[in-house]
Formats: sequence, C-alpha cells, structure tokens
Amino acid sequence: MLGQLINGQLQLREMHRFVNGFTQKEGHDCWNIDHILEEILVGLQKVKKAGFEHITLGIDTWAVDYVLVGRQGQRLKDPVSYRDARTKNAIQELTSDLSKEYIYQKTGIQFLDFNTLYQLFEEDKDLLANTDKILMIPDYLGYVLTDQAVTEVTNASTTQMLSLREGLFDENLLQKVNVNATQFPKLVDPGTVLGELQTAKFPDYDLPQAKVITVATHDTASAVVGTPGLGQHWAYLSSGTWSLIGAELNIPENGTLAFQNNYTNEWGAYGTYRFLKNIMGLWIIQNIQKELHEKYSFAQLAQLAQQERPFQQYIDVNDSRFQNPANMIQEVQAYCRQTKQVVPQTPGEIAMAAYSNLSLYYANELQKLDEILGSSIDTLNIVGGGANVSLMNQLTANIAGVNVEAGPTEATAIGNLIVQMISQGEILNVYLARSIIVNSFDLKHYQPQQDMSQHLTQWQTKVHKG
Ligand code: LRH
Repeated sequence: MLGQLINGQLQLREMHRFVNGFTQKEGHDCWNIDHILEEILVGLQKVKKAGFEHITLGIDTWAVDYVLVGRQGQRLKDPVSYRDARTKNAIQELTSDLSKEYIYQKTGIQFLDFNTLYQLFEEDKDLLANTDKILMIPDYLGYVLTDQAVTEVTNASTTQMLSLREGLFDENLLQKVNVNATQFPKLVDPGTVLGELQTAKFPDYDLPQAKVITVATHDTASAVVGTPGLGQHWAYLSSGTWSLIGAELNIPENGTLAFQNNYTNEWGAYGTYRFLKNIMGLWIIQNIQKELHEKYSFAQLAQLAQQERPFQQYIDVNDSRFQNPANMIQEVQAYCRQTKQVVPQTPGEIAMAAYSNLSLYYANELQKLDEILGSSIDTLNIVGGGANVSLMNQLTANIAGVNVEAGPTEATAIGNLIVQMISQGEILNVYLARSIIVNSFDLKHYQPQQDMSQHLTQWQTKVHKG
C-alpha cells in the first residue's frame, strides 16, 4: 500500500495484493515465508515502476509466530502457523509448575494456546539450541531485506514473555522454554529506523531505494494507531481475520477482573496498551466463503444473510472448535445440532448465524470492558474489512446500545504509514494523525435503532456464563 500526505489528506493507493495462507508440511501447518518475501519484492517493484524511487517502508503482520535463524543467517525451518495443533495442551503443561497468576501478573497477556511462549515450549529443543536469532515474522522480513535484526515491542509483547514492569523479557519465562534473552535481538520501539533495503541482494527485481522503518509491526497495533477514536469513551474493534475488541490505555490493567476475563495488555505504539480480547472474527466467514467454492463474494454473503432472521441460534464463536476445523460449515452445524438449536442450512442462514453471534460477542465484551475499566463506552470504532459489513455494524449498535463509527477499512496499513510519517517528521503525533484520518476517509455512522439487548441476556444465560 502506497501512502502519501497530499494537502493535509492521507491518500492510499493499493499497489499489490496477494493471498497468504498456511499449508501442511512435515505434519504441521506452515507459512510459506519465501512467498511472502517474493510478493513484497513484486510490490516494491510496482512502486518503483509507478515513479517512486525513494521511499520509506514499514512491515506489519499477524502476531505470535516466529522464524528460527542460524549463525549464518539461514532460516532453520519453515515458520509454523499459530493455528497448528502442536500447542493444544501447552498452556496446561507449562502452567503445571509456573502458575497462570504469575504469568499474568508479569506479562498482563491473555492466555491463548498459540502464544509464542507455548509455541517455543513445543519447539524442537535441538534446533532451539542451535538458534542464533528468534525473529518474529515482521522482524524476520525486515532482517532479510536490510540485514538488520531487531525485536519490535508491540509484536514482542504477544509472546507473553515480556515483563510489564521491567520492559524486558522475563528470565523465568525464558528459562521455562530453554531460550536465552540474547537469542532475541534488541528490543526497539515503533518508529525506529531499521536500515536500507539491500537492493543488491535481490538482482531479479528492479527496486526503489527504501529506508525501512520498524513500525508498529503487530498488525493490530498498527490498526489501533489507524483508528480515528475521538474523546474518552470510545472502544475499537479491529475486524479482520480476527476480531480484536478493546480500549487504548496509558496504564496496563492486569488486576483480578482482567485476569478472570482473560483480557490482554499488548503493547501499543507511543507508550499505550491494547487492552483487548481476541474474538474468532471473520475467519469463520472466510472459511464459509471458501467452502461455498467462492460462489459468493463477501458482500453477496452479507446480502444473503441480511434476508434471514438474526439470533436463530446462540453460538459461542470463541469455542476452540472453530479455530482450525476441517470444515467450518459442518462445525457450525454440528455445534447447533449438539446444543439442540436450529441448524442453519442455506448460505444466508449460515452467514447470519455467524454474523449475529459475532455481534453478540462484541456487545458482551463492551459490557465487560465497562465493568473491568469502570468506563462508559458510548462509541465503538470498527476498522478493517469487517467495517464494510453494515449488517454487523447495525446489529452491534442495536445489541450494545452504542454508536458505531465504521472505517477506515485499511486502518492497519494507515497505522503503519502513520508511524513512518511521524518518525520522518511529516506528522507531529498520533492525535493529529487521527484527525487527518477523519478528514481523509469516508466513515459511516450507525446509531442504535432497535433495542436488541434481550438477545445478549439470553446469549449470556445460554452460552457465555462467565
Ligand atoms: C490479527 C492478529 C491478532 C493475534 C493473531 C495471531 O491478525 O495479529 O492480534 O492475536 O493475529
């Protein structure tokens, strides 16, 4: 994504888009990281062709996954996806002698079985002993492009190994997974210059001169930077493959209530914390769409859903059975059958079941946020691709009784660009950046139109007793 500030407006131009996914390799779901690298180079080549010869570049990706790098700078194996089943029992095993309370108190990070901590716990111990560098995915991509290695903090916090108080990796947690602090390159904040793109390393591509900036490399951190929340009473929902719902804090909240509700305090740009909850998100819809042989676009699926009645069944979309099922449609149907509810059959019914239950989950977490933080959230800013689904935006406004501000859909790319621009002195700070976003993009507003809170009460009784 190419971004420019023109007359005080942020302008985006999509230069290249590619599909990313994992495939089975030696019994594990692995990412094809070389493919990602090649596509980045193709994108950069297009940027140069479009006339941009000197640029800055920032890379963000999903969190928690990593690459093991050897002493000669070589990759030791393909990175395993966090959706791989290898960490299924890891939380239980690791916390049998290091309590959950300890880990949460130290890190403030939610317990997800795929956190880097549990992935490293399940990692090949010999390989780990021969590992010179453990690089999070965006840090690895930056390393290959520039030969410079760092550990960027917004993403590193999702390892569940950073100490909130010391701002460093926690020795006890490192020891637990046989890792040395020196295996992680030095921790850096978003906005740090990484180095120059080593164009000579990639002779097959005609590349621009690029200064690579370590942005908020966790995509969710970038998305929150790119969320135009105004005032004191807003929450965000970064709605993509995952739905990340929460608030931006200046002081982390890792007390008992936060712990009991498994809220996370991921580190954000500019000294903030992302106090949030992971919800299964559009992953459910993405799989449904694929399983329908891509016969319907996402917009068409939403239209079909719109013709159906919501709340025909109450589903816990965060049930781990939806994390990586062999077949999502069948999994949703089996859930409904087993809980003796109406089994959705048509594409519209299935999509509505997913959308309405995601909205219920969002509304539930907005209540939780107020309860834990003592806040009174009146506006939910929805960003990311999910902000395009008006059906869900309106349902969420109705169930939760809040205003929904939808957009921009490209908040992650925007947050990435903003950190680059702030670091280069083009924008003064994130508050000004957010007002630039409001002035640059077409945002949509939804107000509660009909009280649907009774469905939340019923969902809470039937599905989510916590
Ligand atoms: C969203 C995301 C999320 C993480 C998950 C692994 O893309 O980065 O914040 O929890 O992927």
